[in-house]
Amino acid sequence: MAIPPAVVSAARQGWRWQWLQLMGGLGPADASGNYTRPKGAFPHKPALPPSAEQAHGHVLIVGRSCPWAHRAWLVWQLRQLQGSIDLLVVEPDPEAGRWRFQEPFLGCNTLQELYRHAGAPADQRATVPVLVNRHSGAVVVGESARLMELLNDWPAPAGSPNLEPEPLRERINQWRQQFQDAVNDGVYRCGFARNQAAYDRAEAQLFETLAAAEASLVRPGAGPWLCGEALTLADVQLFPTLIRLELVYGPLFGVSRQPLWQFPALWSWRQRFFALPGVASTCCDQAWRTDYFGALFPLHPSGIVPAGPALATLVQGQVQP
Ligand SMILES: N[C@@H](CCC(=O)N[C@@H](CS)C(=O)NCC(=O)O)C(=O)O
Repeated sequence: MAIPPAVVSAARQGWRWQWLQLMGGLGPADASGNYTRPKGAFPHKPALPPSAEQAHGHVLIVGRSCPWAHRAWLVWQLRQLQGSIDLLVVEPDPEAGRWRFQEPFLGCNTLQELYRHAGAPADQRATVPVLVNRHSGAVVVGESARLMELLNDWPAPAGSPNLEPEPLRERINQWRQQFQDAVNDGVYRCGFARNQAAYDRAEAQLFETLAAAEASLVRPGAGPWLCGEALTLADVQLFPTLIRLELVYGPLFGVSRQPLWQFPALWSWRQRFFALPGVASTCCDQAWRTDYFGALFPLHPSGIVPAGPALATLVQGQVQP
């Protein structure tokens, strides 16, 4: 039996109202419906530990699906900081909407407890990544952009790359800022937009920025990395978002206007980055899909995890020098 139009209309209005309430749980929006990322705790870049010994005894806490954590994890991996900083992976708890430790850590079962013990206000979201001092329990820094810079300065074994060399610093920071706003945050502003206009703004800015990165890589004499011959923090800033593009952001956040294969230079750049030592082990495609499709209820109420391309098909092939 057909549902009477008045019932459909009332159900739609009620459903939309509930959707807006639930979206508020994912994050706030401004008056125009643009998603605005809440400010995190422990946002400042601290000084380096005063001695190499004091650099030991730290723990980098990450979640596999989180792109912000992925950036810090990559710097840790590329600079081989395993000797002084342990990596600890937390698990999502979608029912409670928080991260939990696989085993109690410093007496805490959840990241939220650790944040409270470290002095964060009770209403503060507990986000990954965080760098923690194992001895004092203090959170050293909880903002991924500053954490990447700190880990790049951290005492590292001989031969570890400097991902922010002084002569390239300005260029690196320009790219990083642009990616952070338009791409890293941009995909979330697409997915969490509260109306069509907000989505359109974020989506246009995202693809303009990818086009700019593509153009810069194909300039004569450019590449193989975004700032030239050296791999830098600009590359690290972009990779975690682009490696999730077809697997998560395209289908879930609606950023599918141009699949990455339509940006051939960025496609090769992504293959090249994935082939760097240690990078593949940070790419957990099954966890990404399960966590995003399973946890973001207002965007995907069924919780069904759809099939997607195998990660290998996105990164395999001859790596262009
Ligand atoms: N500003 C933070 C954002 C990190 C962030 O949003 N992390 C998410 C996972 S992708 C999180 O831990 N969310 C938990 C929550 O909001 O309760 C950073 O860049 O470090």
